[in-house]
Amino acid sequence: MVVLAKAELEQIALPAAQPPLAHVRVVDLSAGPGAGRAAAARALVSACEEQGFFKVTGHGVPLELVRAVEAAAAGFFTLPQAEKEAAAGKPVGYASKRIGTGGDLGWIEYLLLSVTSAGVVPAASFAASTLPCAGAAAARSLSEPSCPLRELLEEYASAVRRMACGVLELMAEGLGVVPADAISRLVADDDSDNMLRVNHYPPRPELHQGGSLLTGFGEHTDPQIISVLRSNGTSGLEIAARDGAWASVPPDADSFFINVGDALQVLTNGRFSSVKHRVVVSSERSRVSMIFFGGPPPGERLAPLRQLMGDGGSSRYREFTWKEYKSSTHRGSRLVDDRLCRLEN
Ligand code: GA4
Repeated sequence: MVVLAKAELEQIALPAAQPPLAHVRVVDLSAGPGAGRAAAARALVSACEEQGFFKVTGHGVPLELVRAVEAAAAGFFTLPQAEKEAAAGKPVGYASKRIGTGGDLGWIEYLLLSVTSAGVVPAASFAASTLPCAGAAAARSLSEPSCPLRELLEEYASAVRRMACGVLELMAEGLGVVPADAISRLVADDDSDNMLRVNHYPPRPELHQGGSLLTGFGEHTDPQIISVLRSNGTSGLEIAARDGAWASVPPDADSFFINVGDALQVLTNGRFSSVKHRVVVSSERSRVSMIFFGGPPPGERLAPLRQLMGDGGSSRYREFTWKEYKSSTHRGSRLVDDRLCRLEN
């Protein structure tokens, strides 16, 4: 349940629905080696250059798994509020209406989990807290061995991480970067800072039925390298084109959407830009989305890849560690802030 006071609802009201995105770039990951794969790599690179956003088909993540995890997650959100709140922790876990630490509000409740080499668990800092498992006796902890929701989230995260690594290998190929795992290794490492976010946007409240739309998740770019998003076929996601015009993304429950994140903008020396996106709530239907964020290990030093700087080219960004960048996003940062500009040379 999301409870917002009238003044808070006014704060997150949005004026108008946006037109649908005219051309959603699509990359088919199923092409085998040869001309088909080379074409997919080219399509991927041009989608990243033009929009920082594309859809993948032929992704190999079993749809039965996707549907099962989504149903279990949706079940979690139907639990009594007190049980969901037992999963609140620092810095992640269950939360509603507040996003980050800078005061952003949204018509949303969510789970934010760390994906570790040991599986999907709540971040280490609250591994011991109780996260009720949908479909199980209510107070079973997510850290217990047989928690159906956790098991599904783990299976899902590892399938999506594999797919994300495949996307990053195809990207390296399209960019002419060697070795092939130059980018994907940052997400595949045991210490990679990967996260999984499950968002629930309840239907628009009655109070707003005749009025404006509501912000579910405000405008921002993702700090990581890559984000892999999937939703239950309910609209709401909007992306901003390079000229700043917003467009709504037609939902597709069988495919995944990929966002270029800030760290990838740096690695490509600005050849790709992280995509500004947001979620609006306008419908009578609940939206459930699951986003995998692929981030590098905390100590990883990030700077443009040499091969993408061209002869004598200069680096647009100063070198920094992922830990530094990530902590800068958590120090009272607002969603809308431009965090990369501080790292520009
Ligand atoms: C956006 C991408 C991920 O959801 C997230 C978000 C994080 C949070 O919810 O705590 C941030 C946001 C995200 C970017 C700026 C900061 C940090 C909220 C916020 C205001 C988990 C992430 O890594 O960055």
